[in-house]
Amino acid sequence: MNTTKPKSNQMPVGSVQSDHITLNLLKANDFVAKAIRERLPKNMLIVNICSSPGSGKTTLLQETGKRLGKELNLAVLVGDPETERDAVRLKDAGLNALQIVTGGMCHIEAQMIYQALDHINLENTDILFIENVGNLLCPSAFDLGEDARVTLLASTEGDDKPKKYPRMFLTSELMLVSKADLLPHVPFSVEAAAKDAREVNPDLEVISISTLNGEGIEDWCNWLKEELEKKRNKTT
Ligand SMILES: Nc1nc2c(ncn2[C@@H]2O[C@H](COP(=O)(O)OP(=O)(O)O)[C@@H](O)[C@H]2O)c(=O)[nH]1
Ligand SMILES: [Mg+2]
Repeated sequence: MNTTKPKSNQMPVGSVQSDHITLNLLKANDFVAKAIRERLPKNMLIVNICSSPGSGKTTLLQETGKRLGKELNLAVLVGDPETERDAVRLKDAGLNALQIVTGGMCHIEAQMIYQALDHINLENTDILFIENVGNLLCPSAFDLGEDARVTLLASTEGDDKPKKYPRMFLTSELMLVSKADLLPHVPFSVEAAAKDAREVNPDLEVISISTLNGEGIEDWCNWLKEELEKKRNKTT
């Protein structure tokens, strides 16, 4: 977990840093992200879940609710350009969820999270998930006050994506190769995707998962519990 530098200031390995004019525009967002960290209880883990549309973010959170819902209080702020469909799915799965409708915007900004906090009861929440808008580009630049960022890459998306969308993988702590049940049917190499992603971010952890056959879901749940424990040990 890299807490030393704002995520908006990190550049992919091999990228050209010509100037910082564009990146500096994100300073206001970083300021609100800091306010979110100060506002939320120190014993709550905040996880920002990113991916392309349809990689399985909501399905994974539904499954996570089923697996961990009895031992941990889980909440989700879920962003989509339109509709409340994901929040309905998550609530039906027993999760405390609130939809952020971005009105067509392609990412969640820290100020949206800050405002949404007035409308969700997070008392006794152990883990707050933020399901970002489906997009491997702009969500990477916006710190949402999270402790950890997790990016899903579905086996159907192609194993070449980490090098094409490097900032998303650079700024993530964990890459989940989702829809692993489809690996026998698609030309996708987990090793190649992991190798490319780790060339961008050597610290990136990788887990293959499937919500259909359960592969890797226990490892994912254990990863969450370890991150929660790490945060609580750090802050007590
Ligand atoms: N084969 C397979 N399909 C999945 C898996 N997880 C989700 N899906 C399907 O992928 C589609 C998109 O899932 P969703 O959770 O809505 O993705 P999101 O847009 O990232 O939130 C749905 O039709 C899911 O049923 C999986 O592990 N394996
Ligand atoms: Mg979704």
